[in-house]
Amino acid sequence: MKRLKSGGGWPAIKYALALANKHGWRRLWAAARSKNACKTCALGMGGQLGGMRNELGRWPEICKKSLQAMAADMQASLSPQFFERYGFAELRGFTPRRLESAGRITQPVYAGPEDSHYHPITWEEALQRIADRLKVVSPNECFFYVSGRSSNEAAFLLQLFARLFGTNHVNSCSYYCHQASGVGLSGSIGSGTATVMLEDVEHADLFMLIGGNPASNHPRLMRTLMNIRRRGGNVIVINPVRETGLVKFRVPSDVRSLLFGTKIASLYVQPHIGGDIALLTGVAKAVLERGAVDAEFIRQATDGWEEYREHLTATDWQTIEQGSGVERATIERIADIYVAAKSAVFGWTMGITHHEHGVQNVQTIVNLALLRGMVGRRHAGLLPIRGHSNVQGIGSMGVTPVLKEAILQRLQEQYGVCLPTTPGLDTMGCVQAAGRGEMRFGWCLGGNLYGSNPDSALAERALNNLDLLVYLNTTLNTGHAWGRARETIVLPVLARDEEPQKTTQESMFSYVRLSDGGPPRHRGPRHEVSIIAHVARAVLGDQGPVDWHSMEQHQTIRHFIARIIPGYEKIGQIDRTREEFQIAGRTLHSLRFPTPSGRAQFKTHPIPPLPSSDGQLRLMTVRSEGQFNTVVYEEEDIYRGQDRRDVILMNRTDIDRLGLTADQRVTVRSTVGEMQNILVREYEIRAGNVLMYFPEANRLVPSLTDPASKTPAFKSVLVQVLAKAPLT
Ligand SMILES: Nc1nc2c(c(=O)[nH]1)N[C@H]1C(S)=C(S)[C@@H](COP(=O)(O)OP(=O)(O)OC[C@H]3O[C@@H](n4cnc5c(=O)[nH]c(N)nc54)[C@H](O)[C@@H]3O)O[C@H]1N2
Ligand SMILES: Nc1nc2c(c(=O)[nH]1)N[C@H]1C(S)=C(S)[C@@H](COP(=O)(O)OP(=O)(O)OC[C@H]3O[C@@H](n4cnc5c(=O)[nH]c(N)nc54)[C@H](O)[C@@H]3O)O[C@H]1N2
Ligand SMILES: [Mo]
Repeated sequence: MKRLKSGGGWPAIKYALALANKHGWRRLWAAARSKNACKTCALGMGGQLGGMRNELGRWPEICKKSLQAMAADMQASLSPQFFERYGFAELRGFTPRRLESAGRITQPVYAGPEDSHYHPITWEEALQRIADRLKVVSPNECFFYVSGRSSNEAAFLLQLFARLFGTNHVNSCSYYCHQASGVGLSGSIGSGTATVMLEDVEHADLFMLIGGNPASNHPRLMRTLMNIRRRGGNVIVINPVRETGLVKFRVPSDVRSLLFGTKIASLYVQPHIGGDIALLTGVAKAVLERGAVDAEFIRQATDGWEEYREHLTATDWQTIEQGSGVERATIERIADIYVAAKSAVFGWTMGITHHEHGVQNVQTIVNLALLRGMVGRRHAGLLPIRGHSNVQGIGSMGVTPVLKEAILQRLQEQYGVCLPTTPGLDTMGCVQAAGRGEMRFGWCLGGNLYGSNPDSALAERALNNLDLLVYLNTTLNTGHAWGRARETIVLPVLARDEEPQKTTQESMFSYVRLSDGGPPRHRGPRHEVSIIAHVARAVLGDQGPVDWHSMEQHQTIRHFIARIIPGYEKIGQIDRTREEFQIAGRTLHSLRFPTPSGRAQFKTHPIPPLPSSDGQLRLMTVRSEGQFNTVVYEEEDIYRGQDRRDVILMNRTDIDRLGLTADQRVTVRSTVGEMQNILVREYEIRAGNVLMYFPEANRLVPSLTDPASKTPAFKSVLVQVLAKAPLT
């Protein structure tokens, strides 16, 4: 398949037209224009400003992903015979794409220990079975996982139920995503979210994009990057892979860009996987050597400078070059551009967080920003580019094993209860505990815990160990086929734009949006809150501190959120005012930081050795252009020119060194698994490093996590690539 020369552009438009033809122009247009927050990434679009408007009100803002997600929810329902026809044996043979495109789930289904198929059950029976189980199991043997597409209201209610039920094993997909950003930022600047708003980014004259592929995953950010370039600013990309859309992008809604393409990266630097600390330490060293640090800012607003400065001075260039794989001259060029910039924004994604040193990666970025006083003022700052559309809101609502002190206290006061003090486990911690047989019950509000988990064999074993696993989903995924417990119940839910009541979501700029909901597309699915409230009432009764019946009203939940969640006070009036709002205390535009000392902290981290072992390659597991996480919409990855997903992308020199040829079938082996019949493909990836697609490649990813944030090292797996033995 031919690789495109630029991202975006006509293929994206063509795709949108094809979708419209398939699902009906009117329907797709109505969905796109509805006042609901976009379902895909957390860049923030839609809500009360109207569909296809970003947080600055700009129109038209739309991307292929957004349409894809809407169209997926418009699918017909699974055929009534689906589960009769396909048992687990068949479902396990289905690709992620086939499961997703089988249709919407519209009826609760159940499978017990002797069953070979799911079979439909009534809502009453499903909810009764769940409640009955929760009444006999010990709370500490139960966990609650939330993905990032559910509403604030559902997330708040589920965590409230879990705490009152008696467990702190409450967590979300953030632990597999940006947790290292939250932990890293909190340690450095006292707040775990972006320090900037969209408006700041639009005014920056340098955007440093580290370890992310927004051309695929946050396409609307490309317009902002284009604007920076058009104003004469710079975009520096740091990525082991040369991502087509980051070199050149055609913003579909901009005629000039659509016709001629826009150059995005002013400088494209390709370090080794895991080489970012070395590289950024080198940039900081060069800034110091140029005498270009902001001494006044450092004196006034930071701690830890002396130690950091000594570290920069003591670290030699050879260590930096070896640890990053980048020559000194290139590092000096980055420093020159940075020194010349007046307002720099640092944005990063999974290439930074998915490492055993994820928190250290993040804090090294913060150091570089602090060095020139680029935090705590307008038009400059730090931007973790978040994944799921409401993953940040899910965290704000308290879906975390350890509650923020303020939330804990307010919950206890509000309800006159003592909440459990037993330690709560993170996501990987829960899966590992289940693997050891220490968990009995799991509740997954959306997502695909099996598919998103490292070490698929462990994930399967762990989930198989549970007595009951409850899934609330819109469509089928690999988890339903592989991640089953002794008893499994799948409950169909309504998507955000089908909710009978309004819901709210929080963007990565900490902007809270109000979604109007809309008419249900299918009879059968229920809204998430009603399911949670129903089970909570059946388990805990109405005599307790919470009137679960009244909690079926989202407005009532919002009243409690306003009282309990710091910064969310305005949500209490949102039904009346319809006023969306910026969460107080998040955007940092002054030199006062919410740390104990009020100052930002330089955090000195040594350069980690590059993971390596004889003859092995470093593997990153990433997304293709045609998928959203474990949901695969298309087998091809048009930006990387791949027509299929069972491929390993390698540098030419590695292909030659291992005596392989393009399109040869190989076995890829790691310490936890192996994948056979993988096709070798040549690609512009830094030699020594290789790329495969998640979720399939999770068979190869060990469950090693960053000790500080518990985020798995999805981007740094040592593998062997073995030519298939010739048939004898
Ligand atoms: N279309 C689409 N959009 C999405 C998603 C999706 O699956 N599809 N998922 C959503 C979610 S939940 C998330 S978290 C985001 C993910 O958005 P991204 O983080 O952009 O997604 P990944 O595919 O994981 O790609 C990470 C990038 O990091 C680079 N990389 C890998 N290792 C390293 C490293 O060691 N150093 C550096 N500097 N770079 C490295 C890879 O080459 C790749 O370009 O996207 C969100 N948006
Ligand atoms: N190897 C490897 N593994 C990874 C990653 C990687 O880069 N490499 N990335 C990690 C990251 S960043 C993340 S965020 C996780 C993603 O992990 P998850 O969030 O757990 O997984 P998703 O694939 O996003 O979940 C998809 C499912 O969500 C359901 N769904 C969609 N909309 C709704 C809704 O409105 N309500 C409900 N209840 N369900 C809905 C659909 O049924 C769909 O099948 O994966 C992680 N795993
Ligand atoms: Mo994510």
